Amino acid sequence: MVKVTELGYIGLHVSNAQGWKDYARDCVGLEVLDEGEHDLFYLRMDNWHHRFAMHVGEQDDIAYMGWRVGDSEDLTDMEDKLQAAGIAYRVASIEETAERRVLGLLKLQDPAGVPTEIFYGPQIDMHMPFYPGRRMHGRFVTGGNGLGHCLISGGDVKAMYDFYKLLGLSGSIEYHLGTPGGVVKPVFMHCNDRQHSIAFGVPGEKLLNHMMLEYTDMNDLGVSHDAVRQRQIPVALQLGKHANDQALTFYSASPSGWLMELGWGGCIPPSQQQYHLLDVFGHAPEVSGIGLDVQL
Ligand code: MBD
Ligand code: FE
Repeated sequence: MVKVTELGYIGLHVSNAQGWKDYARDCVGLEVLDEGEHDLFYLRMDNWHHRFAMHVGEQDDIAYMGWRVGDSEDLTDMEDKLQAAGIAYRVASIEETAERRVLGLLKLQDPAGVPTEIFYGPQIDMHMPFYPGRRMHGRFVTGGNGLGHCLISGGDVKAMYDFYKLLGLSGSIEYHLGTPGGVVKPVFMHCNDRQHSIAFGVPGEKLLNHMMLEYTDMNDLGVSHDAVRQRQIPVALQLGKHANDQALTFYSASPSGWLMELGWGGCIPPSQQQYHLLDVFGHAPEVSGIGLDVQL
């Protein structure tokens, strides 16, 4: 049975284009690629044409998530699987496929309402190696592990699990967490050696609660942390180490309001599921009301 292999690209609605370009370069280390399209620019983290398509407008939330499969036969198999499960989708037009810079593309929606794309064949620009937005000790963790992970708010948790299971991800509830509104039980799912590519089950106003990007070198996490602190960007959760993916991370406000989790040191998924009540250390709450008021 065909499975998605990675979270390949993401589209974001952003209202503050210049704020995002500065933040992406200076705080995160991403490469900004502006090809002169009036309402669209890109962020790169490796040799892909882009990992992030930044759609400039009024809103600030996720626009779509792109999940990769191996080749055109896998994409056809995915169509068969969606049809058998009664999930509505459409095959993207030639123009839409070209716009995403992929060879083949299906469009559907997840149960939370996130526009979901399944594609094969991304454009990889080997003539244009990744050029970080600021000096870097290492690189971003990508390769076969995708760009990072997203925590999506909304959608019935069982329906979300069933949908992403159908796409080929695996996982379970990995925490029972205390919040001001009661205990939440977020689900974490993986499709490659990244411990999770998507999580859900935490309430929120935007579809996107946070996105996590991972460095290969801990020094780059430290440089990012300094940059965020120097700019006095609000930090929701201070540096700490997650119990499930073992990553050292912190959460601060992106220019869109949703949180950016920057990290280092994530591990592979467990061979058998387990759950946690608290993290290993840290992740102390600092600024509340900006997206993640959980006791980690
Ligand atoms: C994560 O990446 C995360 O965002 C939370 C809330 C818990 C464990 C791992
Ligand atoms: Fe996370």
